Amino acid sequence: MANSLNVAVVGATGAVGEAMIGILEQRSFPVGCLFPLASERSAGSTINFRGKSIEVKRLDEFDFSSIDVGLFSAGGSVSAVFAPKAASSGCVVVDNTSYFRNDPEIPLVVPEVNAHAIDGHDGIIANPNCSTIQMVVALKPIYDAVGISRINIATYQAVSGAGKRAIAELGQQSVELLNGRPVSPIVMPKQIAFNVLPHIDEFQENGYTREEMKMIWETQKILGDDTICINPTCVRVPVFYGHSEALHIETREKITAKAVRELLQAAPGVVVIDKCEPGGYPTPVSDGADCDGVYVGRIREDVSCAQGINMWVVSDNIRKGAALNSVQIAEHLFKSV
Ligand code: NAP
Ligand code: 3JN
Repeated sequence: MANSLNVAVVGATGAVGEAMIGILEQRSFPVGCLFPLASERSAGSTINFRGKSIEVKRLDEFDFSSIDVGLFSAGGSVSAVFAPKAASSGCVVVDNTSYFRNDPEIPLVVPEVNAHAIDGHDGIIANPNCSTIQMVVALKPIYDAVGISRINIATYQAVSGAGKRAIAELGQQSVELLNGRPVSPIVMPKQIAFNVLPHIDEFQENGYTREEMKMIWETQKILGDDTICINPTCVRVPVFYGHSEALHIETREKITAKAVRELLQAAPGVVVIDKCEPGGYPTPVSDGADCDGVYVGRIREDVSCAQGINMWVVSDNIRKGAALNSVQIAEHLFKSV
């Protein structure tokens, strides 16, 4: 990889941006200078990187012309304005928002699945939604071996997917309720502590939510296959970090659970934890929070469908689902420089 790259992190004070900075350090990404950027609200605050304190600057006053790579996670409306500006200054943008994901000219990348798509970039590369990423990492080896015709998914998504204020809301509501005091939701649409909400992002005309439609659009684009039928229900659960997914797939050719287990044991980025005994499966607390893999368990043949396979998939939504995936894209971009 290159000796030294100047890196800007846009949204550096957020849940994803903070994780990006930590991961750049943990993976010894060859950062020359790091520029943490945010809005005027956090400008002047500091973040720590490699034992040094670095001041957060305002994005809207920043000049990207000396920046090699920009990791963006400050929301779609921010990326809409500033990602093209940064790219036109010569900075390669890895964008974590949904703003560019469906643009046919912009690669949408999960390195374990379609790293080859990075080569076609023209200054901006999109990072998929967290729920899509962990699903396609787990399904790609099966897709390559026997094909997949249909995917039914129920997600169990951690509050960290909705940002720092949502993390705080789950903590505060839990304390209030355990002390016998009432709560009123502010960030989440209903009480999230001790509850589950079948609603993430905006409702669409077809009755699905936008989070559910993202899983359909993005999976078809990443696999390059718009014949796959995908039917998600996305659910918010009172977990801080780590999304879980119950996947029910129909393959084009019959495959056994044993063969799926063997494929996944050899797959990049996947860790199989699959024993039919108490605790012999991944959970967000044990295998989601602060872990880098996509953890798969409960692999079994579907008793209701001849070519059906069921599995349970867990991953840290902020790391592999967002920040880590972006840094991996940046590593691919500069590996031969
Ligand atoms: P968060 O914790 O609420 O943090 C938001 C960050 O964006 C903060 O650093 C904030 O800076 C910054 N920001 C907001 N408005 C800005 C503006 N006008 N100019 C510059 N910076 C601005 O949210 P998060 O969880 O980190 O998520 C941020 C974004 O990342 C989301 O909106 C989403 O697009 C994307 N995301 C993607 C995934 C995924 O599935 N891949 C998952 C989660 C999030 P201040 O401190 O100055 O307010
Ligand atoms: O809710 C989750 O678990 C994931 C949320 C991701 C998210 C949150 C706000 C805006 C996104 C995203 O990455 O799809 C966006 C967005 O950019 O649309």
